[in-house]
Amino acid sequence: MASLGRHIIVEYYDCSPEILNDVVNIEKSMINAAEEAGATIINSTFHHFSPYGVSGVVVIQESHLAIHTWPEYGYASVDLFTCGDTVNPWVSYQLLKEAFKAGHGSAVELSRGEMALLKRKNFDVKALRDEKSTDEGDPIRTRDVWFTERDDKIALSLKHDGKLYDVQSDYQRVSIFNTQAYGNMLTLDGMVMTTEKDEYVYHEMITHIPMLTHPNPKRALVIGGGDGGTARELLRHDSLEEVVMVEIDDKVIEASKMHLPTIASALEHPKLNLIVDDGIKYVNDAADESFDLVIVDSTDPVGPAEGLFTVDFYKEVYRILSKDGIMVTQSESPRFNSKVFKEIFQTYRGIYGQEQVHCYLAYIPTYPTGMWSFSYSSKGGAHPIANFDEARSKAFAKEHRLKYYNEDLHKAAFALPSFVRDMIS
Ligand code: SPD
Repeated sequence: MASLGRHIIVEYYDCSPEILNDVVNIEKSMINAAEEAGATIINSTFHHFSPYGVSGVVVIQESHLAIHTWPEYGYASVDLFTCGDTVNPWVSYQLLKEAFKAGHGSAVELSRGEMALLKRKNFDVKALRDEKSTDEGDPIRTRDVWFTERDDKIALSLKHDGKLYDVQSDYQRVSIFNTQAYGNMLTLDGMVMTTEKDEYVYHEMITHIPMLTHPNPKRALVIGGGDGGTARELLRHDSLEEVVMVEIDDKVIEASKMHLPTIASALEHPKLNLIVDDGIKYVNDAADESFDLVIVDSTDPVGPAEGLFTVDFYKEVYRILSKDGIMVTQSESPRFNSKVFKEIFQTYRGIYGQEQVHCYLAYIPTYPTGMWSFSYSSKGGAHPIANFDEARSKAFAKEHRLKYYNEDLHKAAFALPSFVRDMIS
């Protein structure tokens, strides 16, 4: 490199005024432009001015992208500054031009910090860094890079040491981050799916509640769940003769096998029939009354999982459940995804009947708001508490040294805060 950095000063004219006044979308576009150019995001901050105009900056490991917009003139000024040769700022330039629907764009590239004019100064790097350990002996890390899951009002951030896997599959962006607090973490299209340190809450609760309520479950179907956690928990139950799991995205399975070995530990189990295909198609083609339990371990209702949140799909699930059959689904956060949460329970009650559908909760620190819900719907009327054998549940939790589920929690999980109860009654 003949210089320390490349600075591209950009003008976009004749842009869409609406787009240039939409702070949430501008931030998304800037982050996307940085990622697609090969940059590692450290953090971002954006501000909407009243009545119009947006300013913001995305700090990347290789420097920064900054913007200010004048929607009233359809004009945006952008700085793309990159160091090193791993990021191509012209990729960002082109993507932003498209994102802002610019009629015309112009740019000049400046070299910053000409090497011919620089003289390296030696100093003691160690003296500038804190090399000590914490009281627990953990090294103090100076790296300050964050993963953030956000909607337009709430964000959840986790500090990480980098990405271990990052692939655009046919369906979604599949990534594994090495987080400092929760171990390796799977995200799909920027949404947290599971982490090594708190996965047990979700996976124990989505499986053992129905398994310890159903009188004699022999065949279980999991839709989604490619990380393997749900299958791992189901296969603790010897009564099951077969678990069929249908995951649409083989990259989720690949990433989990490579980087979430404790979660994916049962993916080679002899009783597991793992099918890489569309779960909706599988359910449509399955025979009537062929499963005792169906678990929908889906992502959130955007992208490939959207079809899993429709009436038609759930009618088909009902059809393939045996007479005593139970369906359990992850049903989003009452606080974060209120609209979807309400719709889910309305839909299921329309199919199974008002009294056959129950909601239960669990506390998952890495999901938005921490409060997560599951739905329990029974075809034959099995009640999740009346039909539950407390002694069996206690023995099971003890034998398998479960970390979240136990006989008390089985009952307590169905006790809903009043605001949640009101949302679905
Ligand atoms: N917003 C998080 C929803 C995640 C649901 N599925 C998680 C998959 C874990 N097996």
